[in-house]
Amino acid sequence: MINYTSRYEKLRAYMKDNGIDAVYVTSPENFLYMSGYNNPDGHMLITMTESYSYNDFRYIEAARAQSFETVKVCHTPEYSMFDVIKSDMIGTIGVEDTKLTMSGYAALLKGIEGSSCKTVELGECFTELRAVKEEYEIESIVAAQRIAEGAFDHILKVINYDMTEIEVAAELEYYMKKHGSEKPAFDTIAVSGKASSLPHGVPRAVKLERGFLTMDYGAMVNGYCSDMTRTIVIGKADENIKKVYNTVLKAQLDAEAAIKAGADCGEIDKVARDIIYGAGYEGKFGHGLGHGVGLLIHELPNQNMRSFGRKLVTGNIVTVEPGIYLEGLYGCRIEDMLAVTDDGAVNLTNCTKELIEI
Ligand SMILES: [Mn+2]
Repeated sequence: MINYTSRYEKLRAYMKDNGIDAVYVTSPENFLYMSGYNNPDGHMLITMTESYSYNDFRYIEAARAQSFETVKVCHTPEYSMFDVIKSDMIGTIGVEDTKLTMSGYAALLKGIEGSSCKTVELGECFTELRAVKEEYEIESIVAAQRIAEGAFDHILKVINYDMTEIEVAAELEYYMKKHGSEKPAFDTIAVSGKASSLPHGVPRAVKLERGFLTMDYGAMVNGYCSDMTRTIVIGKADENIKKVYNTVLKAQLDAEAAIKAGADCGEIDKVARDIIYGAGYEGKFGHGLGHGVGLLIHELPNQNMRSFGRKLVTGNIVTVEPGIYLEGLYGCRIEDMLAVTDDGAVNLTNCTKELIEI
């Protein structure tokens, strides 16, 4: 069950602490988080006592059927949040400054014109709320991950030298959808040969090249993403390839062992980074070690060179995904997803990390 009571309590505690009378929700992920249903074009107004969602005709039926019972579902344009703002004499309204567009903000200012209502930035308010997962959220993410693991088993059965990178991506995505994934959690990455040195390369209509094949992809269940990366070898692995793979794997295993509530996000990144740099690949691991996962594929908390001082807490779900990228040669990344607990972490990724040669 979704614990929406807890979500509202936490949001209103933040509002109280920051002198915010109402929150204006515009992003699809926070709309879903606070309403219980999807409406990418909807918005919400949440006051200290009431919660309103505003929906046009396309979404109104779903809204009435699926929304949390305490949310008042309003049909636009018949009902407008500006009426509430004016009648309730809302003094301060919090906006999603990292999400609201310039034109959306202009429309908001126009709507509150003539009232004494002022806007204030919400900053990381919602992203911090969402960083700590409830049981239901963890279950949804695990369900998505199980589907993704099935897709990995599937691709190992059907992969062959005549396949293109796009076909590999298509096989992964088709399998996931056939097994209950709502949609890919993000654009599937399947890059081989020299293209595997591109951490976020785009699959090409070319046959798989010898060397590494990196597959980074995820499924979605109840709106929640999963995220995993496995790198296999097309053909035989030479000594250099084995060294790269085993260095990434050691960095990953040691970093995973460091994950627990209270651990410093920057220090966890450093565990993996020191191993990779120490093995002779200084500067070849140019991205952060990991990120949170939830309704969005990239959420808080991050674990990178800028996150010293930030501590993990129980309920965070984070990825651990070190990589080595050698421009002109190849690249390799291995990624698991872990749920942080009081005394360690549960690795949510049940998928072999042995070096696989095809
Ligand atoms: Mn990731």
